[in-house]
Formats: sequence, C-alpha cells, structure tokens
Amino acid sequence: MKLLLINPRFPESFWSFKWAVDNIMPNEIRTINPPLGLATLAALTPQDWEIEIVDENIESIPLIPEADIIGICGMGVQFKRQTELLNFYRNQGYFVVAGGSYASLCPEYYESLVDTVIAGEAEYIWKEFCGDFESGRHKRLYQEKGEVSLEDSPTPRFDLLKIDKYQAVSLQFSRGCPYRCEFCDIIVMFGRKPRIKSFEQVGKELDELRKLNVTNVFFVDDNLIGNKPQAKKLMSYLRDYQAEHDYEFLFGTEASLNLAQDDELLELFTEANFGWVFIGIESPDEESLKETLKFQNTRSDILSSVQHIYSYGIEVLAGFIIGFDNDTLKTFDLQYRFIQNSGIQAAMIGLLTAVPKTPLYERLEKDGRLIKEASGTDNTKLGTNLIPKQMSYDDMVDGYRSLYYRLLDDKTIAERINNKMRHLKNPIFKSTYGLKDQAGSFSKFIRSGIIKGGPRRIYHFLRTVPLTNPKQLPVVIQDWIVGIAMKDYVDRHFIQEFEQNNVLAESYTETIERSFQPYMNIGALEISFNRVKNTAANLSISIKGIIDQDFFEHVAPHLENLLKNTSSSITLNIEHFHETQRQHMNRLFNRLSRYGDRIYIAVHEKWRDKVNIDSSVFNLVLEN
Ligand code: B12
Ligand code: SF4
Repeated sequence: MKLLLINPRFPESFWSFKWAVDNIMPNEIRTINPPLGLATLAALTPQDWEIEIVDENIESIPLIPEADIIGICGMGVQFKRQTELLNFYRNQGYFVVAGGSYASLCPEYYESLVDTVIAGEAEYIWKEFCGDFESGRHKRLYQEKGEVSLEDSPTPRFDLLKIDKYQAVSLQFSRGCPYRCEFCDIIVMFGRKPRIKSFEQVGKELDELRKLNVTNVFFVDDNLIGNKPQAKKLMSYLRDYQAEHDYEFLFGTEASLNLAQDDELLELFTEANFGWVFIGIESPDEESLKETLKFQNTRSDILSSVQHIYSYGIEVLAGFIIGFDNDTLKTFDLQYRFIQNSGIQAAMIGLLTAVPKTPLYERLEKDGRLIKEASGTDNTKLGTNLIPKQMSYDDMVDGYRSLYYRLLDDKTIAERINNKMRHLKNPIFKSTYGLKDQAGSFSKFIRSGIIKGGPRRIYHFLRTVPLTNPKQLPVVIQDWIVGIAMKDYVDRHFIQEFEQNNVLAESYTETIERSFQPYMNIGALEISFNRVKNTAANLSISIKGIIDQDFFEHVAPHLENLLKNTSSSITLNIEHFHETQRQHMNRLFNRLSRYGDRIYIAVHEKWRDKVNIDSSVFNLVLEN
C-alpha cells in the first residue's frame, strides 16, 4: 500500500518569519518547524506500507502521485489550501483522508470533502482505519472519543522529514493543560489532564534526533509544566541525557506563567538547556485575565515574573490578546507599555478570536456577537470573527494595526532589547548553526538587516550592542532579526493605502498592455486588472497562444516593478504551452520567485505535467 501524507502550504503569518528565512538563515532552511503530526502518523502506519511525507512549505506537491491513499493534515489556517488539495486529488480518483488540528475540532466541515475523516488523536483510530482499509471495510469517520495514553504514541518517523530544511525540529512530551482559558481549543481537543510519554520514549526520540545531527528542538507541548512534578523529572532526565551522550541540545517550549514561581523548576530548565519559553500572557489587565478565566496569570506581578525567568538565562516569547469584553481603547496603550517594559521581542499579539467549540464561541453565539462569515482560525490577521464590547470593530482593528507599528519601530525594538538585557545577563540561547553558517548569517544580518535599514537603524542597533557582556550578543542579534522580520510582515500585510497602491498598479498594467499589444491583437495574450475597494489589486495575465522569448524577457522587469512597488498580486493563467517556451518561462519564474506568495499560477490540465511550478514558492491554483 502506498501512502502519501501532505502538509498544505501555510498562509504567511508572523510565525513564518519570512524575512529571516529568505535573508538571514542558511540557504537550505525553508521554514521553521516540520509537521510532527504527519511524522507521528507515519510511525502508526503498518510497517509494510510505503510512506512519503510532502511538506508544501518546503517542497512542491506532486500532481499525479503514485499513491493508494492521500492523507492531508491542517490547522484552521490551512483549511483553504487543505480543501483545495483534497478536492484536487479526490477529483482525480484518489482516496483522500483528512486529519490534524482542524479536522479534530470540526470534523463536520470535512464531510463532503473526503473519503474518510480522522478526528482527534490518531494513535488508536488511524491503526483501526489502516486495518479496515486493507480489508475494504473503512468508515467515513473515525473519531477518538476517549483518551489516548501517550505511552502508546510511537517515535515519530523523523527520517521521513527533510530535516535540513527546518530551523528547529519538534518533539512532544505531553498533551493537555490543566487550566481553562475561555478561548482555548486545546482543552476541547486534548482535555485538562496532562498526559505524558515515558522518559524512555523521550530518550528514543532524542536518539533519533542525534542520529540526524539535530540540536535545535522545540517541545510543542501545550504547557510543558502542566504537571510540574513530571516536568521536573523530565528536566533532570534531559540534563542527564545530554551529559551521558556528551551532546548538547538547545530546547524551547510553551509553558504557563507560573513557571516563574518555581525556582527549582527554573533551575532545572537552565540545567536542561532550555533557551526560551513561549508564554500565553494575553493581557497585563487583571480584569481581562479574570474575564477569560486565566487566573493563573493573576497570582503574581506579570512583569516581575517575566524578569525573574530572564534571570535564569531563559528568553521569553509571548502571546497577547486584545478584544476581551473588559478591553477599551486604553488597552492598546497598556499592552504597549507592558510589552516595552518586559522587553519581549517576539510579542505575538492577536485579536480575540472565537474558535468553534470553545466556551467563548458558545457564549458569544448566545449573545449574538459572532460574525459568522468571518474566519475564526487565525488571530493575527487584521480582523476577527467577533464584535467587541467596549469599542467599535473598526477602532479595534485600527488600534491593533497602530500598536504593531509602534512596537516595530527601530527605536522601540532597541528599547525592548535593552530592557530585556538588564535581566537576561547570562543567556542560554546560542546559535545552533555551524561556524560557517554562523559567519554567513551574521554578515547577511549586518548587510540586509542593519545597513540596509539606514542610519537610524544603525544608530539604534549600536545602542544595543552589549560591549561589556558579549555573551548577550547572540540574543541581541536574534531579537533584531525577530523585530525586523515582524516589521517586514507588518509592512507588507497591514497596509492601509490600498487606493494609492492600486492607482500605481493600474499604471503599470497600462504600460504592460501597451508594450504587449501585438500579442493581445492575435489573441495569444489576455490581460485584465481587477480592482476591489480596500484590497490589493490583481493583475491577471492569460497565455492563450504562442508567445515568444521576447515576451518573457520584456515582461519580467515590468512584473518585478509592479510586485516590488505595490501590494498587488499577479495571476498567471497558462492555457497554452509550447516546449520552446519552457526555458524562458522558467527564467521568468526564477526572477519572480521572491514574490511567490503574491503570484497565483493556474496551469491548464493539459499542460500540468509539462509546466513545473514549485507550489512551495508560488500559489499553484488547483481548482478545476
Ligand atoms: C507546533 C505548533 C505550531 C508551529 C508549527 C506547526 C507545524 N509546522 O506543523 C508554529 C509555531 C509555526 C505554529 C503556528 C501557528 N499555529 Co500552531 N500549533 C503548534 C502546536 C503547539 C503543536 C502541533 C504539533 O506538532 N503537535 C504534535 C502532533 C503529534 O499532534 P497533532 O498535530 O495534533 O497530530 C495528531 C493528530 O491530529 C493526528 N494527525 C495529525 N495530522 C494528521 C493528518 C492526517 C491525514 C491524519 C489522518 C491524522 C493526523 O495524528 C497526530 C497524532 O495523534 C499546536 C498545539 C497542539 N497541541 O496541537 C498548535 C496549533 C496546531 N496551532 C494553532 C494555531 C492557531 C496556530 C497559528 C494560526 C497561530 C497564529 N495565530 O498565528 C499559527 C499559524 C501558522 C502560520 N500561519 O504560519 C492551533 C490550531 C487550531 C485549530 N484547531 O486548527 C493549535 C491547535 C494551538 C491552539 N489552539 O492555539 N503552530
Ligand atoms: S494555559 Fe494555554 S493551553 Fe492551557 S487552557 Fe490556557 S490557553 Fe489553553
């Protein structure tokens, strides 16, 4: 049996750190984390099945794969692409299965899209499905209703991941979280009793990672300290494991803020080489925390807690939320001041979003405050699916946008770094790259990050250079990279001036139309410009007949200018293709690849096996 597992392309978000991946990280790295769910699923599959994992975030999807089953995972943010892939393969006659976070939370959304849905943790039900499929008795829905013992979770098939293409590798020790934050779907999916793997299992997973020379590891637990006594044992185990094998990992994870109240645990985190933790801080306003039932963050002063964690050498990344009922326009300033004072650079601020099945969703649905047509799957976009209580929706979105602009100025980035470094005197974090890659990344950082940013950035960067404590330099550089990458995202995605932008794009389009009129006259080319109020315009080019080398060479700089100077997207419809065009077309694609996220390419069915489009670079449109 041949099984193909696909992780659909993510829409770009803060978490993509696209600027850093494109400009700073070693060339082979294409994204941050691998799909651990698929590697786990592969390990649950019968041994005699042939398995391939394709992650569309690092490589192109195969259009006509050799497979008996195609399994496609996805979080809510991937639902659109997941749906497109499921339809595409199913229409060709493949047997398609959906699983992962969103299918686990909302299996009903998949009913008409797939042959089988695997809803919930797959440790037991995937095995059941495989057996049923082999005997031709498979069902449409397999739903895990009970609790999976993590001792039954196998060592993921890390060997099937193209590990060199990721910045860090994921590992999981526990699932579930004891708290009950109102907006959280984790406890809906995984329950409130943290379940753990044995240390022997963790050891086996680390053995595999050592074989693959992995050093940078992200424990993707929802709350690694959900069961503190076990977390302490894990830390001691990890410390001893590294000493025993004379092998150093750099770990990071997610944990709740009460980590700060346990010095023994903090000491153990340090000994085990945990360089960073992601904490859901959500709000510095105690009333908002109480409203959302996040009582664990109200028990001590949040700022001192963060600084206390720094004092153990551990970096803090954090999530923040705006849009609680208690929040007003003043909240933006409160959040700003807290984030500045705490020095948290990776401050992932989101608008409160009601995820289906959560208590928050149910409450707001009852109150008639849900915007049903809006997506409730990504909280860092300029919009959400609920109506705030004490401010207008538009004011909330505007305030959110301005908050990010304020935080991502060179001066405020530098201030945060200095505020952090006063407490993070002895950081555990250090680069996990080899010396050559470190030198390469450093010089790219100075050139593309600092010098290109102009005199103001150079000045603020120099203010943060830790002359008296060089150990802090890797964190300072890392924080600048994070800050610049987030700023780059905001500059490209939080745009307000669509109208100005679109006028410029229209003038580029007119030039393109004039230059290539002869092709249009003979019906080989069609060009159209689509402008909708308050969104980026789209230039659509359809190739309908024979187009020569001249066209490809001359159109490239026009398209490049349009993409560089406006926020518009381009759709390229390849309805006609001739072998002689291949080389020129590929050259055009190479030239435009850095703007791939704004280029949509649709290839007529007839030419799909002839025209190679890398779907991890461009948006390969698959709708039939
Ligand atoms: C690691 C992680 C990330 C990583 C990378 C993930 C990656 N490359 O896969 C990063 C940091 C990039 C990330 C980002 C985001 N994430 Co995230 N992330 C996680 C986290 C913590 C762990 C995922 C994981 O690896 N789990 C371990 C594996 C073993 O478990 P699993 O994925 O659940 O898989 C099991 C089953 O689902 C099943 N299964 C999995 N895949 C498949 C496929 C098939 C075919 C089948 C049959 C079964 C199956 O088998 C597995 C074994 O039981 C989860 C929380 C969680 N506990 O799941 C959130 C989570 C998945 N993320 C979430 C969100 C919202 C986001 C963001 C949108 C946040 C944001 N607002 O920006 C971004 C989006 C990224 C983007 N646009 O680029 C939500 C998704 C909600 C939902 N229900 O869809 C989760 C659940 C956390 C949460 N509640 O907030 N995330
Ligand atoms: S602490 Fe985090 S994982 Fe736990 S319930 Fe709250 S939001 Fe969910």
